[in-house]
Amino acid sequence: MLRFRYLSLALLLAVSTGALADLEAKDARLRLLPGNLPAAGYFSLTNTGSQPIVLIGAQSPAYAEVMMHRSAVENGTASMQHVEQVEVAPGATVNFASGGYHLMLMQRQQPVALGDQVEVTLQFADGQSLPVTFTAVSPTTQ
Ligand SMILES: [Cu+2]
Repeated sequence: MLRFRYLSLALLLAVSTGALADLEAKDARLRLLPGNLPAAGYFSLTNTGSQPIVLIGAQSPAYAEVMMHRSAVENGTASMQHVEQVEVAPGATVNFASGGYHLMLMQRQQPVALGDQVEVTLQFADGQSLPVTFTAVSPTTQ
């Protein structure tokens, strides 16, 4: 019984510090658009562990809503679809980038200028979350 409680405590600590041993987010950038248009969040997510990880969403204090989208071109028409989850296989990297998966950050809650650092927390199906610092970049940046 005692051992079980220690294990729970260790898990709690791991979650609160955001240290996820099996995950690596890189090149996180937020492509700003003028006015109140949504910003696009791009990054790469690598699963260095041995189990699949499933990204189910994201949150940011700077935006009221963050959605996961996937851009696609069908019959010559570009569109975006809402994505419920993105699975990253063990050893794989999924790129969130122009023309594919991206975060769509809507309803800005505070001013965001080029070069600003914006905190976005990625949320996973197993209950873990990973805080990632995005750098605000211009709309012409890919
Ligand atoms: Cu979108």
